[in-house]
Amino acid sequence: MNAPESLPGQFFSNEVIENLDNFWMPFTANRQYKAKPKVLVSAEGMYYQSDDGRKILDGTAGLWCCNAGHSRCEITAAVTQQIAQLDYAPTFQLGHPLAFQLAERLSSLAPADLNKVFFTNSGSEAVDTALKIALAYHQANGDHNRTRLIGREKGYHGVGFGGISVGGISNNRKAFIPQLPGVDHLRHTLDLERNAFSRGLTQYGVEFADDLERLCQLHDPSTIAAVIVEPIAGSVGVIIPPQGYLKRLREICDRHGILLIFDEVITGYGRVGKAFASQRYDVIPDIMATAKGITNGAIPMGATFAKDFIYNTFMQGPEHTIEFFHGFTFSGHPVAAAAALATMDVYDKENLFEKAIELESYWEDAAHSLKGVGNVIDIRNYGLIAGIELSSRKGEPGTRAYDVFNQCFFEEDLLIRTTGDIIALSPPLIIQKNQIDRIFDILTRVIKTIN
Ligand code: PXG
Repeated sequence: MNAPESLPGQFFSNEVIENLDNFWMPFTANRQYKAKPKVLVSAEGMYYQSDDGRKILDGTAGLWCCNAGHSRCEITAAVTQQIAQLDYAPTFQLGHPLAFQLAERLSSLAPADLNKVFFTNSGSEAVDTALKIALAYHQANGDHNRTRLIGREKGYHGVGFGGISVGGISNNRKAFIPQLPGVDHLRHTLDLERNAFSRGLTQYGVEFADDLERLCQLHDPSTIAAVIVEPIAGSVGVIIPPQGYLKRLREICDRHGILLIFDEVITGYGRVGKAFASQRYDVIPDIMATAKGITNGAIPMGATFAKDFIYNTFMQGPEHTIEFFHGFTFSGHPVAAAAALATMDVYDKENLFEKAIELESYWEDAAHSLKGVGNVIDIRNYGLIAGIELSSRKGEPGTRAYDVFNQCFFEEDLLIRTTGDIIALSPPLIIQKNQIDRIFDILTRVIKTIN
């Protein structure tokens, strides 16, 4: 393996945190964190800098969002200029140029006729927007019985009530009752017995898609409005679809008049070697939720795409009536739109959407070099994503991977992400081969030492 390359020089100075008490941290064990905080103070390219001055290699693109690497000056410049020119403008019954320009730019990236773009501020809002578009579409179409939503076990669709209802992660659901009625879930597709250590798409499991037929029979397909899935499940610990699975879901939806929604919040904007995973898989949804990489993580934003026929169905009735009673104060925020347009320029100029395919086999070989190490029970990969599953300690699920995370952060200057006992990796798309080597070199060493 290569030695760590020289690290970038100029970072900004940091501020000391004097009081940790008042920030109620999201998806964090607050007391554990506050006893030994990990603090990031600046970032550039492939690296964060911690408050104790260490340069930390980013194996996760922040949280799957900084696809072009950190603190890109083109994005900073666009944001700075925009905030000085037009800090905020409503998009309810008003408009500003950048929101329209961005919608046009995004629709040209999206497959088929996913041409209509509804702006949100997060992935959760993009998902709830997608669900609402699906429900309202059927109502506008006079199909008043189509009110059911189908998600999938282990699915993550953000934290809104719509998203957790169709989501399938028990911890994200169980304290928040009631949720949306009329929701059911497909079986998940993780199958270690048949598919452990698969490279790329898994070989077995296309028949998991037939579970949708089971739900159609159970509920009557004419009551089902939409099915929502992540093309690749990220948050739950990287679940790669079986070959042919998404295509079969599409066929079953078509057979029964059900809308198919892809949640591309992590797979969108180049993570798997095309702008969107639907293009890599050649399976086109009717509605698509995106966020994260849309602004390279620099400014919060999400975007939900709908096919023309859906939008057109709403555009009936008197022209002075609002067609879709939905929207956010910050839908299409000018500063976020400026960030997104600059981000698309960077992706374009550097051909970043192709990078994940270029690097895929190198990344795959490096990830699978961990086979046989310590407690590794599965390795999964696709595009620039990898999931490394460790066996759990008896009665203490999640602690082994958490120890790996801590050791990587504090002793090896590497940022990884863990969920349960699964390590999820999703580096910025600008990663170099020697940095890939370094990630898996460190992980091999650390996993070997953690019992
Ligand atoms: N859908 C998917 C598929 C996601 O991965 C969301 C929706 C929600 O997006 P917002 O912007 O509302 O957070 C996500 C978010 C992780 C991790 O560790 C993943 C997410 C968020 C936080 C952590 O994998 N994904």
